[in-house]
Amino acid sequence: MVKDKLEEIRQKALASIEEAKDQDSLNEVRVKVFGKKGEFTQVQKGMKDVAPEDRPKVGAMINEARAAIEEKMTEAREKMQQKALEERLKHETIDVTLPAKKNKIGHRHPNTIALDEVEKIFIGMGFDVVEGPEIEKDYYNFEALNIPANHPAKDEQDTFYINKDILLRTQTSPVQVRQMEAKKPPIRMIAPGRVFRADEVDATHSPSFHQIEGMVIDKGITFSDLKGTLEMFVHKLFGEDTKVKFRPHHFPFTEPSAEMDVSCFKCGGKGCRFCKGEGWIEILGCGMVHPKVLRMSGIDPDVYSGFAFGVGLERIALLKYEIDDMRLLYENDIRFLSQF
Ligand code: 2U9
Repeated sequence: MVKDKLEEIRQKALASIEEAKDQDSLNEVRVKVFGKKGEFTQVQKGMKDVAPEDRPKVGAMINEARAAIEEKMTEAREKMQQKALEERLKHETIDVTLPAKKNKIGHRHPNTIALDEVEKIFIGMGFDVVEGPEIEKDYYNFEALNIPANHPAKDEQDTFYINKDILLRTQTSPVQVRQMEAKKPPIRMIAPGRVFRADEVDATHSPSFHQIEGMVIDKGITFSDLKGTLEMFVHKLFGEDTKVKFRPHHFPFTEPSAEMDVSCFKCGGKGCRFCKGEGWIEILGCGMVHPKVLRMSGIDPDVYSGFAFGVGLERIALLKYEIDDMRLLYENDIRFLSQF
């Protein structure tokens, strides 16, 4: 009796599974057969009325029928899933010829590009690149550079004081002083880095900007070495046709001192809007290191001599990339920065 009932349930269930069109109908079959009030469940419940000696046999029959139905159901579900996937893939074709989405990658700042270029030129001439602290002792920033207390140059280079002896450096010259103290000549170095001054922000000033200073100290260094080195530098930076011109100047740390102009690389020196009709562009300050400066740092000026120079990094970047306002360099606007 149970056997017939089971066979009937099995046949009906298998037929319904066969007919099921989707996973919902398959679920309906499951509920109808194995649910709380399902046909199969009813038979299982009837086990209690089966004579104890027949229970193992009937139990085995029930298990066998359940396994057969479940296997068919799993098979049907897998087939449906496979079909659904194939259907989806048919519509979800990928066009491999479409252009890829561009990843925006970072960009070197114009200051960094200009600094890399300047460093490369000086490294090529045998210079070391040396860095030092941005927070300095008054001694290294002023005193050791022949700018004693109450010197007017201290007013021009007003800065931010942490206390009366410690300040934010106004120039990278302290790096060279420290190098002179630490090392015997020959010294051939550039000192790039951030410097600070109590300046108002405008198109050409900022309370924080960058300098590249350089220094050569050895026996027999003359103004000719200074001229040759700086001429070579601007030839590499602005082009081989660039001419240089030195105008006398004054710095407390160099004697004699000069400012160097380069012929306008836009008009070749004829005069244009870029050089304000001058034909020349002021580019850097320089001079022979003052004997007092050498002596203070333990170098005998009767044995050694040297030259030094200083240039604003922003000034080079503004000139090279024809930017007319320094503030653009600090705004970090990616639309501006990505042009260089
Ligand atoms: C030592 C001795 C001498 C560094 C020098 C200049 C001339 C100079 C300015 C350029 C533009 C500063 O950024 S700026 O405003 N610098 O004109 N700097 S000679 O001379 C030194 C440095 C260190 C021990």
